[in-house]
Amino acid sequence: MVISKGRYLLLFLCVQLVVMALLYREGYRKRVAYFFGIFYKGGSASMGLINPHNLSQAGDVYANLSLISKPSLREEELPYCPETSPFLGGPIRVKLPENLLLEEVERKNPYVTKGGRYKPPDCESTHKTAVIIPHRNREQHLKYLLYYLHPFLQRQQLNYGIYIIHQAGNFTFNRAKLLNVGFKEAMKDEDWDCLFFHDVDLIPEDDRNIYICDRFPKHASIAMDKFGYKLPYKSYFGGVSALSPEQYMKMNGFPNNYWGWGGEDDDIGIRVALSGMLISRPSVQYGRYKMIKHGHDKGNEQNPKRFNMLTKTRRTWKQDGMNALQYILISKELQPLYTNITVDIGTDKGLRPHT
Ligand code: BGN
Repeated sequence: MVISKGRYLLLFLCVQLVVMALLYREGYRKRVAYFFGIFYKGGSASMGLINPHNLSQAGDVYANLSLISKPSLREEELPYCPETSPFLGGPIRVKLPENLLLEEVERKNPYVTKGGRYKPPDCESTHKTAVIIPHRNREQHLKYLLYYLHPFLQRQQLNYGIYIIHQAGNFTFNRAKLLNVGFKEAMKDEDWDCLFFHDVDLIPEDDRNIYICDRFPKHASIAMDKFGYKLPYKSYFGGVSALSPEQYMKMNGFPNNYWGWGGEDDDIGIRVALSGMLISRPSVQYGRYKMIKHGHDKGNEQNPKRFNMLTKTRRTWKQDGMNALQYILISKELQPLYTNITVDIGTDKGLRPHT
């Protein structure tokens, strides 16, 4: 009796092994490796070995990153990254280093490849996020943001890319139109599953503010130092927000006609509601940002038309957005830390022929 029970058990185990072997051959390697990984807690950093809270450099955004290493596996053999990254450390101390050079940022981020792209070397990320940053004449801010954003995103084990959308010429700045350009150009490169629309002067202060998309459009910068780490008003949608391509297209993207400072973020917030979606937000403890102080930007004066325009969003959102976007792409360069997209978005009178 005992012997026959033992035989059944052996037979059962053999069948299990054969099934596993077949799954493995059928291209389920990653899933099988992940399955084993659950039982094997001792081996890889990506399976939850590191406790960042034990590190003496708590708050240093670069602490831990030197522990990430490339295993001798082929890319297809890498296990999926765990649900929660073991490299998260919580609050980040933001202090702007003096005389920072971009070369130093490059040196500190050895796994970032051309165009500002990154994939965790030790596991396959389950998230693909593009960060879109509108920009003009803010080189200093950009340097600081890159210094913090690269290690921040690596701690979250994301597959990511950073895009700078640079408005050519001197005509009034148009943040929302630049974001539309960024969306369109980034989606040509890759099937991103989430896009973060990010002001250049906002530095995240907690790495548990994960740069992935939610069920609804997400407003991430809900606790900025300049507003006393509180929302300035309930419907505020400015600073840093995140949408999946489906959410973005559902609201016809962002408006193209807000030239100058103010109102475009409120318009975007209204579009979210008009297209039948809600706003998702991280907790106030995680959605913290430091704003780099700066004076008034030339070429980004307050838009006096914004009050009037905001009363009409209900009528305009279906006509003005991704379906009406026109621009002239001047260049797309793969820099070591970001993809630089320079674009002529014209003026409030439309696109001029480019010379
Ligand atoms: C608001 C601006 C936003 C800006 C926030 C925070 C307007 C429209 C007024 C009806 N909105 O007042 O664009 O992000 O302040 O600075 O000006």
